[in-house]
Amino acid sequence: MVPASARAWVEEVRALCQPDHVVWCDGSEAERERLTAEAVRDGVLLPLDPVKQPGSYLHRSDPSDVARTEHLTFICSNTKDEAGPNNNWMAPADARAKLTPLFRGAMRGRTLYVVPFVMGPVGSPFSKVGIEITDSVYVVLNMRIMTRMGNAAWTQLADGDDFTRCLHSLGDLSPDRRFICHFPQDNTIWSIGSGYGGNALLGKKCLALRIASALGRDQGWMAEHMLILGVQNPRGEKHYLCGAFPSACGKTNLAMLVPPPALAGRGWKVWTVGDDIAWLRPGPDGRLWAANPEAGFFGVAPGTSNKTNLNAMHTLARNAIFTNVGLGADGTVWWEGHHSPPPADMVDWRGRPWSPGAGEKAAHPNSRFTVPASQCPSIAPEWEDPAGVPISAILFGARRPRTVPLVFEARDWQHGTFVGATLASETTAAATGAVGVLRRDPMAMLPFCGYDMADYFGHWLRMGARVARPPRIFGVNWFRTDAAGRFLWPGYGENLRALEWVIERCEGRGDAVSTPIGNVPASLDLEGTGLDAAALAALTAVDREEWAKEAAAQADWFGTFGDRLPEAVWAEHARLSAAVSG
Ligand code: GTP
Ligand code: SPV
Ligand code: MN
Repeated sequence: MVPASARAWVEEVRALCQPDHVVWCDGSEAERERLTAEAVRDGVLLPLDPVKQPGSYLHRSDPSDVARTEHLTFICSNTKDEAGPNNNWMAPADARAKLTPLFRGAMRGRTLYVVPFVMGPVGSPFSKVGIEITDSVYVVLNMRIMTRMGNAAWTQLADGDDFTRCLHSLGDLSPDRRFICHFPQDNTIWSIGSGYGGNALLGKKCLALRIASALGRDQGWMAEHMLILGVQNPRGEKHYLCGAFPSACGKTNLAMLVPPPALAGRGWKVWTVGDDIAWLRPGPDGRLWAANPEAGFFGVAPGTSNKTNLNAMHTLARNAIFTNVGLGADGTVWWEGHHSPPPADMVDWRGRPWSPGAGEKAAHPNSRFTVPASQCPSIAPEWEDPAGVPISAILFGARRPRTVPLVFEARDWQHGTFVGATLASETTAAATGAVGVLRRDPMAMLPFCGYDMADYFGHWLRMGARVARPPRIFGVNWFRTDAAGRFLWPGYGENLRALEWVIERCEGRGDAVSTPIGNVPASLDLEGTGLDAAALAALTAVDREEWAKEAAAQADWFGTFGDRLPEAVWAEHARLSAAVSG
């Protein structure tokens, strides 16, 4: 069953890393039980209360290892030009020379786990095989939730060698010896020194975005940092939407949206297909089709509550792995924004005694839950359809306290590509570094695009030209604030009101007002929100002066790409600049 190519690679890594044991994982339930028991014995997982949180565990990562580390993440393409100004680059030979000594003997006294996995629905033309070698049992148990792990991979691989070689070791967890290196030419990832999510679960950001984006460029498809959801209108018709929002900017929440009573009463329903990554391919019908390569959710815990995201709360009620949240003496977990009183006698994410007035956070701001997607009450019955789902609209959204309206519509695919290329957001705790600083994050892919982003914009433009009926493109912003810094928009379930307009526009209906940046809604259904027309005007206002500054900032940033930036992007920029000046 295991092809010679995989055996040979595992043997090569075994010789380098010198583990005490080698375990070939099959993804079975018996294996999960055995590895979980070992993880509990070794203190890697703490069991939660078996009645209140059945099948669930808490993991505490090293306090220096709680988020993606973008400055330690490298694209090792043959030339620096291919990686572009958006990536850190190391020459492949230099990266191998630097990391090989770190991997040498790194697994002594440890077990080497071989984790075969499929990204994408089994039997789908979208799907890709990866094999992760890791010495972290936490990684194995998370990969089991996040991917189709086990025999499905060997079946798809047959006797071929078309798989991503994903090598991971915790190393000594020192940030000084932490590297996440991608070798797109060799379909290979080497990660050492971190046990945290996106740095260590190599099927996710490393394979399904950085490696896959480069594959998609060469093969005519797209790998995007996008949620996928289905919105069912009162006539029972489903429209599928993708949304690219930067890390911790609301993808999981939008994907699991619970319609507010006024809209639910009229028959609106929302279905979840994916919450973080979408692979998109042109379909035979001239539309773009999307599949979720993942099998689980690795979601942000803080802010998740029965009020904000009831579907997520039901999903994580059992069989969940929590990372870096607070723990009560009763064996239940808690985080900021949980909307229930904290359990008694709590310890914080580092295991230190914690009480509500302590002034420190109980949960790390980037604490997470890992859960199977199949447990989500709103999961779309077709979420694993090998064909994917046809996409009506793409949303670009981010945290913008000013300037960007609640929702606006791009004129066409080229303009929409420009809207995506100019996406910017206040930074969050999902990556190490300052929080709340505005940075450009085109298509929410700045940390995840495996090649020069100017070429990536070119790929977007070419893909739009290849499909006869490309999705319509919209900008959204749930995070606009008033002068006192309060959100103008209630967000969460109420975001469906903006989606209602998006869908009307896709159906050729819905009243719009033209502005220099695109169409904004002439009106929105606000029944039950307590918001009036004046509030909507504030939410959808397009201020020329602010946009003139925005256009200037965009030009500065585009300048970093030199003459690789597609002419069409500059043309859209010129059009915006002219529209907002004078
Ligand atoms: P990654 O998993 O990092 O890619 O993040 P994500 O885009 O899936 O973000 P997620 O949905 O987990 O949201 C991150 C944070 O934003 C959480 O604390 C949410 O509670 C909060 N959030 C999500 N949607 C909204 C919204 O509509 N309004 C407001 N104010 N906050 C929101
Ligand atoms: C993100 O940071 O966008 C995430 C979490 O979805 S991680 O898997 O760590 O990248
Ligand atoms: Mn993400």
